[in-house]
Amino acid sequence: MKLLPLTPDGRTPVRALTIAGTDSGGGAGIQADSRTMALCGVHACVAVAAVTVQNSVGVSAFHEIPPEIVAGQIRTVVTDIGIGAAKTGMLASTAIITAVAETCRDLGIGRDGDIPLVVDPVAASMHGDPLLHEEALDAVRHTLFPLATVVTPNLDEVRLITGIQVVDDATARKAAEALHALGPRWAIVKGGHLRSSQYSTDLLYDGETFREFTAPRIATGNDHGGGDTLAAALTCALANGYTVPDALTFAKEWTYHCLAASYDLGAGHGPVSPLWRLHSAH
Ligand code: PXL
Repeated sequence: MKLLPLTPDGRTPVRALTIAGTDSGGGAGIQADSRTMALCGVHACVAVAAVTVQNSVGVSAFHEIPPEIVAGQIRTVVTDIGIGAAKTGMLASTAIITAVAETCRDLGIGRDGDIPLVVDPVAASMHGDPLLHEEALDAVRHTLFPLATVVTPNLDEVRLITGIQVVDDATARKAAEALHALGPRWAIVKGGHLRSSQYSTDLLYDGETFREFTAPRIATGNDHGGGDTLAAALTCALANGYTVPDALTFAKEWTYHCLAASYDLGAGHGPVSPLWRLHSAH
């Protein structure tokens, strides 16, 4: 596949920021984002919003970082290191979402600023363990989404946010319209969890045109961190100046390779892996 360019000046890589939760099992969240960014050739800055107690079987608890500390991490990175794009993942609460949104707006991160913002509205782990308080869904809809350059919900998150159960092309289009109406510049409805086809098709909508992005489906139970990986790769491509459709083409192909390289870990679900990039370099 065509990879992202490395170090525009031959020394310092493009930077991106992930604002998300940690996964002690190393499969998803900030660990997946940082790994993806590194292997895409991008320097990962991190603003930790929550710490999960997690292994391959599930999430047994999480601790929320005080909102002003989350906001402080974002501000201190952006004003010194500078970033080409940012991504949000697990934000846990209304208070954290509010602090993140205010800080991003202030720093020119988001659909109306200079720095693109990918919003992955993480609500639950693949085991169904909650990662977002239910009361925070309104803040996702009305505070976070209006700020986003692009949103990347999976089908469970689409249902929680819009009330629409996606079962086919027609309901996917309805859901994309409902997501876009909340204010992001672009909405993606990820079809990876629609297991009725041998392809995984994501639908991208900008308020006018529907575009489909398709990859062969890889049948594996080891898909922990798959959504994070797609959104992080998308963020890396945007940080390199790609348009959203071109960034999604890149992210979809990247994630396909990571799914193909996924591995067993612990007694539960293993992670998707960007380490294929190292194998192919040998
Ligand atoms: O894959 C979504 C996700 C994001 N962030 C954290 C997670 C998970 C899934 O378990 O734990 C911290």
